[in-house]
Amino acid sequence: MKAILAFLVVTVASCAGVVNGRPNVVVIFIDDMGYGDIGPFGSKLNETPHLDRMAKGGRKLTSFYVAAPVCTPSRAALMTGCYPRRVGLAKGSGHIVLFPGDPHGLQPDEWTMAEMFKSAGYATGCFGKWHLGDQPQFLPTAQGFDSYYGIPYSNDMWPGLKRWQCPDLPVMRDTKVISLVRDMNDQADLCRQFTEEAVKFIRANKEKPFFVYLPHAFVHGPRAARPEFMKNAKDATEAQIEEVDWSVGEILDVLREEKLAEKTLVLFTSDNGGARGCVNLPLRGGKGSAFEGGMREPTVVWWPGTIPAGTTCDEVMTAMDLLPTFAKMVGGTLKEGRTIDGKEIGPLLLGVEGAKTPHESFFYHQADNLRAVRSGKWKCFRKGELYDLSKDIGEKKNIAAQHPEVVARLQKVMDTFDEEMVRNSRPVGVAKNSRTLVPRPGVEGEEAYRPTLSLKGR
Ligand SMILES: [Ca+2]
Repeated sequence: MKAILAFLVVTVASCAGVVNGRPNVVVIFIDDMGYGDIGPFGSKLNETPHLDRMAKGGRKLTSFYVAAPVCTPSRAALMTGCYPRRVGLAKGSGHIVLFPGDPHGLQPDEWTMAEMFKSAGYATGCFGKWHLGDQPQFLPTAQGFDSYYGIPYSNDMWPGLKRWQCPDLPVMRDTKVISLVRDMNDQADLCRQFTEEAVKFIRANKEKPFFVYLPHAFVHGPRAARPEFMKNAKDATEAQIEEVDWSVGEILDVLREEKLAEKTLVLFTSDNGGARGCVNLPLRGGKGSAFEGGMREPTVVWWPGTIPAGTTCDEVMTAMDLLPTFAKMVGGTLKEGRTIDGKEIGPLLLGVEGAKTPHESFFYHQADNLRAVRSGKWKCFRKGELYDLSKDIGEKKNIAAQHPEVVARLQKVMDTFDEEMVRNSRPVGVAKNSRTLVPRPGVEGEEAYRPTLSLKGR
C-alpha cells in the first residue's frame, strides 16, 4: 500500500496546484503586528530579509483576515475554524480577552487544529503565547498538542501592568510552570526561547509528519528584544520585528538543513492589527478596530516546489479556513455535523489558475458585536458606511449614498448571519473554582491565586 501511495504522489507532483504529498505544517502567528510592518508588505522602516526571502520563494496573501481584532477571539478562530462567537470566545469572562485565572477558556469539546493534525498521525507542538485559557482543561496539552512551551496569556499580564493586580508571568513546559518572566531582560528573551524550542521539536520529529504552532509574544507590549537587535534599531518595536524576522529565518533554515523544505508548508501572519508603534498602512485603523487595519494581516505562505514562488493572491481568505484546508491536505478528520465557518482554500494557496475565494461574505466583529461585512469589493458597516476596497483599501471615502441598493442588500446579509449565529453557537468552556497558575507577589495563601478579574483594579 505504501508503495502505491508513493507512486501516486510522485505522478501527481508535477501538475500545478496538486499537493506534493502530505506536508509538515508550521504556523507562525505574530502578536499585534501591522499590515505594513514587514518588507514584503512595503515596510521601509524595518529590515526583514528572511521574510523577504520567504515571500520571494512563496506567496503573499494580501486579503487574509483574522476573525477578531484582539488576541483571544482571533486565536479561538484559528484553532477551531469558527467565528469566535460560535465557540463562545468572542471575549473573556469579564474583559475583551482572557485574564490570569479566568474561568473561561476554549471549550475542551471543540475540535482544534492540533486535534485534527493528531487524527492524521502528526506530532504537534505549540511554542509561545496560548491565550485560550490557563485552567488545566484549557491548556494546549489538553487541546491536542503533544508538547507546549510558552506563556499562557499576554506578556503584559504581569505585576508591571499597573491597572490590574496580576500574578507573576509564568513560562510553562506542558502543564508545569518552569520559570517566571520577571523583568524586561526576561521579556526580551521570549522570542529566542520559543524559536529554539520549535527548532528542537522540528529536529526531534523530522522523521514523522509534524505540526508546529509558533505564536510569538512579540510584538505585543511591553516591548524589548535581545541586545543584538536593540543596538541596530531606532526603537524596541523595530528591534522586535527584526527579531521575529530572525525567528522566521531560523525556522526556514532548519527545514532546509533537515531536507524538509519541500515537504513543509510554512504560513506567517499576525493575530490582529498593529498596536501603537506598528504600521498598518495603507490600511485604516489597527488593533481593536473593525476597519481593515484591525483584521487584514500581512501573510506569507511558503512551500518550495508546491506553492508557486514569488506570487501574490488578493482573494479573500481567513484564519478560519486553515483548519478545513489543512484537514484536506493531510487527511485529518473534522467533527461530523458541526458547523464551522472556515472554507477550503487549498486551490488559492497552491496557485491554481482562476481559483476564487470560497467566501461570499466575511464578517467583522468587535467582541460579539457584528460591525461590518466584506462581499467582493464591497465593505459595508452596520452603521451604513460603504467602501469599495478595490479602489479604496484605506476606507477613506464612504460611498453609501451612491449605492443604496448595495447597502440594503449587505445589511440583509448581516441580519441573516447574525440571526443564524445567535441560534447556532456553542457554549464557552467554564472552569469551576478557577485560580491563577502562580501567586501574586507578596500575598500569602490561597488569596494569592485569586483570578485577576475578581480583584479590584489598582
Ligand atoms: Ca494580539
